[in-house]
Amino acid sequence: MAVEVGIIMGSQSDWPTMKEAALILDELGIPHEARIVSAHRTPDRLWSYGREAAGRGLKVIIAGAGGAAHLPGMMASKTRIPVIGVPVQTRALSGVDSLYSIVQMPKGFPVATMAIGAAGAANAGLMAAGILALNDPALAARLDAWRAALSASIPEEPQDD
Ligand code: RP5
Repeated sequence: MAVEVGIIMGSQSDWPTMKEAALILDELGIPHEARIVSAHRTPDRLWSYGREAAGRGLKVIIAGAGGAAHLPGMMASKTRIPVIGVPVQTRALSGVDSLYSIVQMPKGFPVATMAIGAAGAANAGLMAAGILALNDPALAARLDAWRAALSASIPEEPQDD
């Protein structure tokens, strides 16, 4: 099946976080790829990925980066494909630096910014699924079932340890 979602990240060190997005896409049967594409260290790779994304048939890009996290915004500048940004948690500033770098885009080039860290990456996978489900009834049914299962797993009463 053709790859529908591109997961890109600034560094190998982002993978433990970004893997959460990949796991969700796996669970929902959405074809995806993962690539290291750094705004600062591999700018030419960023440019060619963004230039080729639409032609390759990608429908959503999930971009995660930490610190001076310019990757999601630069990718949004390079392609009209929706970009979902994941601020990776950092040691120095706990990911607030990443969040601010990703969320404050100028008018015209939006990035749908998720929460900092693993929850944000997982939600990026779910957000991508929701977008794709708009035109894919079978995926919509799988996503509905996934959400119902999560709700059903939450107990009504708290338990002692
Ligand atoms: C960013 O710098 C990456 O997205 C990563 O979160 C951060 C640190 O990268 P490494 O020094 O661990 O490669 O570009």
